[in-house]
Amino acid sequence: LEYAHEPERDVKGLIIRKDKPFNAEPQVSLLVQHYITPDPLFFHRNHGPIPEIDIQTHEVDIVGLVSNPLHLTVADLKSKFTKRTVMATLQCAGNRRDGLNRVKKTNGVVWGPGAVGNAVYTGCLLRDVLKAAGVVSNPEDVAKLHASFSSVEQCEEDKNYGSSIPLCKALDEYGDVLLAYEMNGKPLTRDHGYPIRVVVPGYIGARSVKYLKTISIQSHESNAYFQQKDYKILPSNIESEEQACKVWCNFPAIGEYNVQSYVCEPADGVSCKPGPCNVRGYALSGGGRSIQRVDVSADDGRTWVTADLYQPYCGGTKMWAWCLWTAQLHASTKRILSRAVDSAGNVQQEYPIWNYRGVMNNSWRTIEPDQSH
Ligand code: MTE
Ligand code: MO
Repeated sequence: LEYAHEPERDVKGLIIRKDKPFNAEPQVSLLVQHYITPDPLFFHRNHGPIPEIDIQTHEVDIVGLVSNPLHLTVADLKSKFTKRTVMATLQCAGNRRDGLNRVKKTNGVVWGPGAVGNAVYTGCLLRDVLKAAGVVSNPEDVAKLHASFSSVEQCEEDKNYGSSIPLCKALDEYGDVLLAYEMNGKPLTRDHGYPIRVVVPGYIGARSVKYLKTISIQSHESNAYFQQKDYKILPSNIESEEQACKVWCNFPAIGEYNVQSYVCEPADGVSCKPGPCNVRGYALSGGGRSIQRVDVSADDGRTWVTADLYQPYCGGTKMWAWCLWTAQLHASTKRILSRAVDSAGNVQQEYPIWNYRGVMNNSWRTIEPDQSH
């Protein structure tokens, strides 16, 4: 693959996990200083070179099971559809893979807890575009179909990046799935999907396809590697590529992410002096579920302090944005733990559950203050 046309990048505050393709996450002590993640601190997740796309000529094709296929430029998307702004937290399913990797080697970019960020995305609603394309609307058909997205850039694993979501999520009146052309009030940068990307709030980042080229309404999920052979939670007894190949098709692709939180200050590898200690971190859950409570412990979970939450209501019926929290407790020399509870009562699990692809790690913090990465 050809990496001669990558954008210029300011990597201050970022930890580079892989150079080609470019994968980087912010130091989490910086990440939790802002409720809306500034661009320089927003994680980068790429599977191939960043494509160079001409916004004037690029068209998004809406094809498949629609009565009126469409070919729309970004200018069409801006002028023909109502502009919508949605705040949403994007989290990679591989966020915190390092915790699983310490149990046993996994397959994938070894992320710390920074493969997550909260942004304000602006664009048009995918459902408006699909309606204009004459998509079916009777519930029985909707329930069986998928909206499949593909991109233009060549990836390490497949000829293009691609992924899909159930059509019912795409059409959900309260689902807020966007075809976004702006992030944090500015045109998307090349790194984050210029000129147009999908944003699927409440779902793992992998479904929010950047450099969008085609939307196909179809009876099956996307055939792309990223839907079929990655971003699935395999049982712990599947330990190699050879074994995984035989069972991928038996397991569902991940959609919504699970309940999560992390202690960002004191950072991993930094210990608090025994005594009063200010702690802060983030918490989030998938599917629009808000955070109900975050518990924090300095004694391995024997006693817990309830954190103060910051999770402003931004309208709508769903909470797509994360929660930042603070707590004060009496630290010992042990690790400081957090445990979030979401609005459905889901709680983070105590121990990591290892899986071959190293996805969806939401265990309590496992790293001790004196261990660094
Ligand atoms: N879209 C394309 N075209 N190529 C990619 O590599 N990576 C996906 C998703 N969309 C990807 C993509 C994954 S796994 C994640 S987590 C998010 O984009 C990351 O978005 P970001 O780079 O804006 O943070
Ligand atoms: Mo991801």
